[in-house]
Amino acid sequence: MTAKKALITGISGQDGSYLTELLLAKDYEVHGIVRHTSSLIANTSRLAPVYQDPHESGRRLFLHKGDVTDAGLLVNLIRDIRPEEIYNLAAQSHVRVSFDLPDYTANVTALGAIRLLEAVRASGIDTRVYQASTSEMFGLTAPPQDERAPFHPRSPYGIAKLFAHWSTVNYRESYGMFAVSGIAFNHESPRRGETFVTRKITRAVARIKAGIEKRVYLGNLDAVRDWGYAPEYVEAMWLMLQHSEPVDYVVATGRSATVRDFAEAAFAHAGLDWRDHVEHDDRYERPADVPELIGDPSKIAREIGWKAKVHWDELARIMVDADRAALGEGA
Ligand code: NAP
Ligand code: G4F
Repeated sequence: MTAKKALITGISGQDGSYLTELLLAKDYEVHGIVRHTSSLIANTSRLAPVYQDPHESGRRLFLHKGDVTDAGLLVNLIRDIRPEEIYNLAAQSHVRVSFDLPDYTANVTALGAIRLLEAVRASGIDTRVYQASTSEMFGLTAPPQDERAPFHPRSPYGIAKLFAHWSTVNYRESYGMFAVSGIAFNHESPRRGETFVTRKITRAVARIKAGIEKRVYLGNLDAVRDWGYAPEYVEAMWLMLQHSEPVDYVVATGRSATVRDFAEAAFAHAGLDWRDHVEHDDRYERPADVPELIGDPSKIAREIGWKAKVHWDELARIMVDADRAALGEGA
């Protein structure tokens, strides 16, 4: 039997790296798009555990230089690889950054998705597409947010993702494509980018405990988020593409905490009091923030059996332990 092929945009990101591991463990041949950078390997560090040298025989992981701002590249790659599954994870994914780079964010995060959908159509192959949508699309809508909750995005990122979401729905309805949108709430891990708030906190805890730093500067501590564990969320993506019907789902834990709660738990896990080390800095406030995201994941649990196991407090401990271990500290 020939291996199933998957193409992942955003393979070098947090989710892309976990999804690659999941698909390789399921015997897929995995293809990923990586951006050109001026240094050779900088953006593939998260793939280190599964990286295979191009000279190895029988390898199943293939990295292709590319960018979702290049339509022709997408058509050519999809036509050459002929993947059965495509996961569109590429995005300028930082909400604060999207206020500074709205045009760029729209180009990558919104137009990138429609370029990919058009490339699938142009290549004429039968493939299933997963679009990485986000709870940021709910924005100001009060929780709990489920698949029927109205959208009210609060940032250029949220707006760009909403365009990508509706494009996915539209290509499904217009062309009968198996294209689905996973509306994922925040998910984190030791591989989370260092400027997202959870990782910023757990990395600071490790560095403060090790005596490298004394404090960390944060913005809005009152924001409520539904934080889950990224390796579990990539399983939801895969399950959605194995389903008999193309259906959009909210992917969330259903539990929540404030940024303050997360900081308190993370510092406490290292035997520290957060109040001694956290200070406020206006520069981390946003022109408009999303006050409260708490997902209702009952539909995905009922229909495809996915349920989060790790919740925010355990997640804080996992991330603190990993950041301390990276410094050669902790148990
Ligand atoms: P991430 O760590 O920021 O990864 C984003 C990926 O997109 C990286 O591989 C990045 O490449 C790539 N990328 C950026 N611009 C690109 C471009 N122009 N062309 C090709 N690739 C490009 O994000 P993540 O946390 O893994 O999230 C994965 C996806 O899910 C994103 O679309 C994100 O918006 C969405 N999402 C995430 C969450 C969450 O809580 N993590 C929740 C809901 C939705 P480089 O490595 O070169 O930068
Ligand atoms: O960690 P954050 O930057 O994540 P945010 O904005 O919720 O977005 C993440 O989750 C979305 C899903 O809901 C994804 F779609 C998106 O791609 C990304 O992965 O900020 C979380 C909260 C915000 O309310 C922010 O204002 O933490 C608050 N915060 C307080 N101090 C901070 C800081 N955020 C950051 N990044 N840095 C701070 O110093």
